[in-house]
Amino acid sequence: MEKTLGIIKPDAVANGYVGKILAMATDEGFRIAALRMTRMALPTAQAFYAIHKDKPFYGELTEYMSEGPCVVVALEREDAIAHWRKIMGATNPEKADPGTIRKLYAESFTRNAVHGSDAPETAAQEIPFFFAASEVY
Ligand code: 3AN
Repeated sequence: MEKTLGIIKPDAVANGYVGKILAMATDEGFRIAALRMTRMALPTAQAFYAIHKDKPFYGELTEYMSEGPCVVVALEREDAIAHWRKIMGATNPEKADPGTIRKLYAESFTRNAVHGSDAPETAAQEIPFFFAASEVY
């Protein structure tokens, strides 16, 4: 079993897609191991996306991620990291496969509805970024 960190981003929360996205996760066999709604302050979003700090989209990305509440989840399943990224779809929703979360619910390349850890080392940093060990069930 593997865990990944998922985020339902501010656009998807504001557009009312929390329930639909969580249902897609559980229908795909994910167990919700931790869950919280939180609005990141700008410095928190900047810290979460520190790996992108030299990219041209960093300012836009961190302002967007702090504009309203997100729903953060730790999702558990066999092959959770790769499978969650598969059902998220490509980063650019225009290139995302039909039926993926981003194809269905993303607004744009930056405002792309969901996040998922991209590797085991990333998940191991991202889950504790949001959840104390005692909050992961
Ligand atoms: P993913 O979320 O698919 O793992 P990353 O980690 O490369 O993609 O990028 C993190 C976030 O930064 C994306 N989810 C998206 O919101 C934003 N982003 C990435 N690349 C671009 C880009 N070229 N233009 C605008 N926003 C971008």
